[in-house]
Amino acid sequence: MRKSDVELDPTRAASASRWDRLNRSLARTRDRLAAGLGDLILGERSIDQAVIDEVETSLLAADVGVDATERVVSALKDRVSRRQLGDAEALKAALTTELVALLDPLAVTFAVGAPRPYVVLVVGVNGAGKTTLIGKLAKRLGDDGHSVVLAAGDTFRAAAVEQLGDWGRRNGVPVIAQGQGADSASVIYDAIDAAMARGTDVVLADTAGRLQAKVGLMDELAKIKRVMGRFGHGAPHEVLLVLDAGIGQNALSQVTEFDRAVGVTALAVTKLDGTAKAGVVIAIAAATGLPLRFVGVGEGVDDLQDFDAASFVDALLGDLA
Ligand SMILES: Nc1nc2c(ncn2[C@@H]2O[C@H](COP(=O)(O)OP(=O)(O)O)[C@@H](O)[C@H]2O)c(=O)[nH]1
Ligand SMILES: [Mg+2]
Repeated sequence: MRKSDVELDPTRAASASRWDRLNRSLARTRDRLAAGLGDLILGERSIDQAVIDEVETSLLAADVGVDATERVVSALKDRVSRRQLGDAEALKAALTTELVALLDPLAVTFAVGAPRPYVVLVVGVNGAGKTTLIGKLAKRLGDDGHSVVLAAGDTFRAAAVEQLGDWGRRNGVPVIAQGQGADSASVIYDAIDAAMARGTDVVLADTAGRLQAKVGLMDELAKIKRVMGRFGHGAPHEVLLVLDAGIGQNALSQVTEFDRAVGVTALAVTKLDGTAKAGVVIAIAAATGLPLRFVGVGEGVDDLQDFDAASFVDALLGDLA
């Protein structure tokens, strides 16, 4: 796009910069994929079983996981046997098609539903990016004209409460908090209560995230969910599990654990920018039917994106596709 176009059309400029960020974020994963497919790009080879084996190895190296890789590879093999993959160009196109088909069902955008306040319970292990996501989402919802209250439900560390407070202050969003060590369920209860009294649209509830293997955390989350239920308006309306892309295949076991404890309704995958394992998004797609509401591509307030399958695959395959 020419610079003058960008200046004339802020919407196009915003979407170009969103694409740039996604594209830059996926550079490390893309490099890892490309490393295995290097001579394919150079390209005069005919597409045979050996080439498909290389595709398989590359997908596994980028943390796409065994199940998803198998699905994609068997579809490619089908095409080879039907002689549909004459050259590298056709293979790239087929790979793109298969990956987009796998990922597209996940692209269901977050929307504030009818019940008010609409309550989003944000869960995930320590460091996954929950508090940061809440901060970014609060800003976005505010920009869209929604009133928001944040609940500082991670009462485990004083720093966690402060961190949420900072995001709130920066974006002019009220934060309901009690001291460190307070009962998390009661903090979140107070926040929903306050939101009801004020007619607030959305409550974003932060939680602690000690290791998911600890039974204590899962019990606490289940209690939070039960306590929310007392308002009788269907809360939580969304249980959003935040996953750090850098943990690779461990993300799948976290989905299972958290789902068992609190019934996960949607996912966010953060830190696509810091990892060569962003292929895990594809593994997640093959393993769960959950919507992927957001991807995190950096620490800044604008680095939270809706997930779009075609853009993701384009950025992932880069010159390959
Ligand atoms: N590079 C990058 N860093 C992120 C992203 N999301 C969160 N972080 C950083 O990861 C760290 C942990 O995030 P935090 O929100 O505190 O995690 P929490 O423990 O789940 O609440 C912080 O330093 C964040 O700035 C992301 O999408 N990209
Ligand atoms: Mg936190």
